[in-house]
Amino acid sequence: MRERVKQLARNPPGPFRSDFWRSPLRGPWLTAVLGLVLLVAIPIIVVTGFLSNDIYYPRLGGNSVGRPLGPLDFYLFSFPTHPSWLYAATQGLHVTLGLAAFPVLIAKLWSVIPKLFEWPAVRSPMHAIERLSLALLVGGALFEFATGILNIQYAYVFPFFFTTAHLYGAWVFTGAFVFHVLFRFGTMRRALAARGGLAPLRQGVAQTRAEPRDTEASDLIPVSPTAATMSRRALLGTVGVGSLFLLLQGLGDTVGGPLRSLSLFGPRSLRSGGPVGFPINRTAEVAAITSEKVGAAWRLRLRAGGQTVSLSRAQLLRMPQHVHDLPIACVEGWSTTQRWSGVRIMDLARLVGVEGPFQVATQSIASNGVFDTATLSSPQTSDERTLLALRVNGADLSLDHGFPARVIGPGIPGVHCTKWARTMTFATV
Ligand SMILES: Nc1nc2c(c(=O)[nH]1)N[C@H]1C(S)=C(S)[C@@H](COP(=O)(O)O)O[C@H]1N2
Ligand SMILES: [Mo]
Repeated sequence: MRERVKQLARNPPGPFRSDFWRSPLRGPWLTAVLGLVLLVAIPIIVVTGFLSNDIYYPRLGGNSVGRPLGPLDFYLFSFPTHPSWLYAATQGLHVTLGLAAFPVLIAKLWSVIPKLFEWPAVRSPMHAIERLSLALLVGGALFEFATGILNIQYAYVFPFFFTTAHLYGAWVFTGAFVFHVLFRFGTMRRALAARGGLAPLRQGVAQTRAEPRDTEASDLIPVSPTAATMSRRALLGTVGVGSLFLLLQGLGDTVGGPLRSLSLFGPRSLRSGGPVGFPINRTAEVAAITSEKVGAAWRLRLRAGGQTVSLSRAQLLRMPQHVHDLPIACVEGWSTTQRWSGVRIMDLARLVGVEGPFQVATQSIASNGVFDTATLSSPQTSDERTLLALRVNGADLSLDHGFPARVIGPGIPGVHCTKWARTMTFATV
């Protein structure tokens, strides 16, 4: 038995053998180039991701839809409502750049795969710490990318609440990422310098050889390389084309308009645009909104303290109407700017005696979804452009877009723009 263990230690199985990985492309230079690209992209994805949590105001009212709030569910500051497209831009950047970085991440993992099979698995306490941090880094990255991509495809195959899991995963990943950059930045810089920066890009497949084992991190270089079947520039070019494609199709979803047709991976209903020509998230049919629920008997109920006021749609239409071009910006990265008209939410607050800063929770007629209630913060409600919209682009709201009335406002996440409003509960702050 002991003999067998000793033999295994000397001669480990398959991928754990140092001569198992043979691509001559692998080496510190390739890993450093891919690392440099990620070093630019990932901080942007991380910062815009944490901003997304900030603007969501998870601690307000029912915004966290019953999920347990932890100390990491912070918000640091009130997200500005100027410019109105700020959230559309930060969230579009988060999702689009995240998607575009995915091929680079896969290529980087490919380039370091022999390290995942290091033998012996743990050599010293320091080595154990390094390997644990790499496990958190790789595991965290794969978890964040996987949950993010599944979320924008509405594929809720995981048994946990997306925003909680994605936020907590982000903390783990970010910690491991910072550690990794501090640990490896010098190695990356020297690996690039040792080969003259981007000079290896000039080599065709015939000149492509394994890197000489004269640098640190030479454990990435195969000990018995095969002949190259593609050049490093072909490999990086392929990854780059994949990333560029994802970047363009994501831009289509964020910028919208004629660019929307680029959005090849967006969920179908978003691409076709629906009856009034702009994306619909959850349709009236899915939300079980029937025409009798929104017919002549519909009333908007306003509540504050002990006071309640009921208004018909005709009464709402007789109040001063205001028109603003405002985006719906979904957490999934798509957005669309339309011309909304309706009554100011602050005017509604006055009707129930609310003066000064206030929050408002809007409850929809539908009650079968987690997005049927949302609370707006006082910076959001004190912006004059925050409306209870009755019309869009000069026509009555369509049933799918929230008829008889819906919330819309500048820099407010789409998920808080409650459609099919029924009750608005005001609270001064
Ligand atoms: N009542 C209700 N309001 C809702 C939703 C919902 O499911 N139910 N979806 C929200 C989400 S996630 C978004 S992005 C926007 C989309 O608005 P639209 O369908 O008019 O484009 O509506 C929001 N308002
Ligand atoms: Mo959304």
